[in-house]
Amino acid sequence: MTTFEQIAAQLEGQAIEVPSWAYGNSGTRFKVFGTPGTPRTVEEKIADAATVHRFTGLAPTVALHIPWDLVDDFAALRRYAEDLGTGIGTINSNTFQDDDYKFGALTHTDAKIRQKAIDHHFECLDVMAATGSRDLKIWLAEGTNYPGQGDMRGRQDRLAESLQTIYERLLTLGDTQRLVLEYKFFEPAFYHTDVPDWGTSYAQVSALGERAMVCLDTGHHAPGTNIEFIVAQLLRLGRLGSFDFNSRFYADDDLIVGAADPFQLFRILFECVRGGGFGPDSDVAYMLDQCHNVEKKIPGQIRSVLNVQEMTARALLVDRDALTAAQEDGDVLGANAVFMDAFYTDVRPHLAAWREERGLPGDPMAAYLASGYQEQIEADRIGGAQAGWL
Ligand code: PSV
Ligand code: MN
Ligand code: MN
Repeated sequence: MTTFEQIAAQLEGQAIEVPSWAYGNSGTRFKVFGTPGTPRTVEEKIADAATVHRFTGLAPTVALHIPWDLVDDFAALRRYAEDLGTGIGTINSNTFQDDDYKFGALTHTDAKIRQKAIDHHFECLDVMAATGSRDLKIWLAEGTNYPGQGDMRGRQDRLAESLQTIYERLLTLGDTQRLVLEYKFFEPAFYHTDVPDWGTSYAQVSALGERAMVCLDTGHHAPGTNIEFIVAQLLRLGRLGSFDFNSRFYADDDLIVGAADPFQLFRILFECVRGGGFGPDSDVAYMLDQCHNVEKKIPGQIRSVLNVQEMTARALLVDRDALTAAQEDGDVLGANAVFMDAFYTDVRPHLAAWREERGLPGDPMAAYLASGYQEQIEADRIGGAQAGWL
């Protein structure tokens, strides 16, 4: 049995990027509820993200979404973030809120509209140059609602061409920038989606080059999908660029990661540990993509990063030698028992002590709630903005 002491050092430096939009008001198509203390500006979202990091030590960067987080001076925004102890991470493009994109953006049949969408990505690359971001993340809302509505094959070809143009420009930024292409099996299109699954994303990014990767959003799969298998496969192929972590009961629910199915999160993180997708030598970006519709947002984010840390610790606890021996012996139940022993280990007291040794609060949630930050923002910020408010 592996002990916490044996794995403690591997938790050092774990980083989980938080999304700026998690701090804004969000909801469903039925209602967006306001939450007292919601940020009114990008700067206030960054301040909240920095607060999550201050209490947990786990979230050193915040992802931005363009144009939701558009400002005049991104170099100044970067300095502002750094002064608060955080950094600007992934830049997300947005081609899903413009009338011109009703029938497609990067896949549109009209070259002028495709160019407009490509130019938007160029703008995101300019932002990355100013913020020092590594990753451009692309999620496309493109697809069709009715059989025959569009030429699915032609759309793939136009997508490939548009992505190539964006990728070539990205390569001029420097040696480290990457393009990550996110997939989602449905919504907002209901019949076909242009990037519905990891295979399509993989096919598209492989055609681009080595610095194009797949982004796996845990909420973007059909119920019952074995997501950890996809993780294993993408790591094997060297194309797992990033995660958008969240949890779901039904569709793309964007709930707190590890809330709906902690065991699934454990299984995913085990494949990361197993496949080189975790630790200082890994390039896989761990991000959250969540909304907090009814709960307070900063505590929601604190809970989320702690859930990832907790399941990471449990995944590291799997006795890999014992597991391999049982697997090779054909010891079905023995292998399963090794796996489950780690999953059922309560690491919370160990993690509390581990945090305290590093000058962090043993219980970040309690420390945040006692800090007065929440009361302060609720008093100061009246009329906070909606996530994705343009
Ligand atoms: C789409 O459902 C998604 O998961 C993409 O990552 C977007 O950028 C994000 O949600 C925010 O709408
Ligand atoms: Mn996502
Ligand atoms: Mn999503």
